Amino acid sequence: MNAIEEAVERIASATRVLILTGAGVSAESGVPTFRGGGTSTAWRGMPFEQLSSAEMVKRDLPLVWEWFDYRRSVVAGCEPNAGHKAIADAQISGRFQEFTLVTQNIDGLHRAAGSIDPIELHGNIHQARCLSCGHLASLSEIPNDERPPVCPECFDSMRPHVVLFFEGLNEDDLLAAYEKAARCEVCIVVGTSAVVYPANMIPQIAKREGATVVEVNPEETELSPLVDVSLRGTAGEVLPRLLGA
Ligand code: BJW
Repeated sequence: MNAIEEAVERIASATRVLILTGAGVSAESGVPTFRGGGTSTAWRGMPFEQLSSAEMVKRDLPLVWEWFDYRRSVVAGCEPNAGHKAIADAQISGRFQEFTLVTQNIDGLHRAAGSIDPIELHGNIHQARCLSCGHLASLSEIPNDERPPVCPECFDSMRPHVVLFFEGLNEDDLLAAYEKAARCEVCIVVGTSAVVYPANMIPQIAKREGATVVEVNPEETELSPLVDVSLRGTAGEVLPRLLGA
């Protein structure tokens, strides 16, 4: 039995499945990854770790807005690919008793493909959040020239609703992801370098609690030595074969 047949068989007999995705799942849609090259890793000569940081929100919020408006303009031209669709179809088919999608991506392409209630661990690029009261708003409701946007509730400034370096994740989301990881029988990890904490704990929890961990990535990652099945290919090629059964 080859690796993909083995993974398909393990998925076929599972009732609880968790999928964790990273930037690689959107690469074939044209969204650049962070550490795999692409155009968004540096912008105006600054690395993304500097731009996407809590420090930069304090120092230069208008610049942070320019950076994320640029990123939104890139995402606006992108459509979900076969990988996103295979994940959405697997959920909608109802063939698993529990199906959890956890994504580190902020691009919204899983929802666009039809995925229901993905846990968006690092937020969503299409939303703004008030610095003071935490009010959330969709950017579609805010004029493009209002930067930073003004909170309609308390009139303080708003920031992009994304989790930047050295910021905590939403505790409810993280707890839900950890609980599902501890319960799942198969954990499929797609398109992530698995270097960013705490999302990279999810497959480790799944493995520790006895799940089969399957990795879909054209490259080896820090997670590869831990996984049960490594599928070396792109999300768009591999996921329809893996989940299409
Ligand atoms: C394909 C493909 C195809 C290509 N198909 N695959 C030192 C040691 C340990 C930890 C830390 C440390 N210093 C700081 C930390 C903590 C830090 C961290 O983990 N840093 C690491 C880099 C070391 N984490 C945090 O700060 C987190 N918060 C936190 O820990 O709070 C507690 C705390 C508080 C105070 C102090 C310290 C701790 C928050 C992390 C938030 C991450 N946010 C970002 C930016 C979001 C906004 C934005 O978009 O700008 O989220 S970082 C960036 O990385 C983004 C991603 O979601 C995340 C993960 O990246 P991902 O998805 O894995 O992408 P890539 O590019 O890395 O990998 C792509 C993969 O796809 C590759 O493997 C390719 O091969 C593959 N691929 N094409 C399938 N077609």
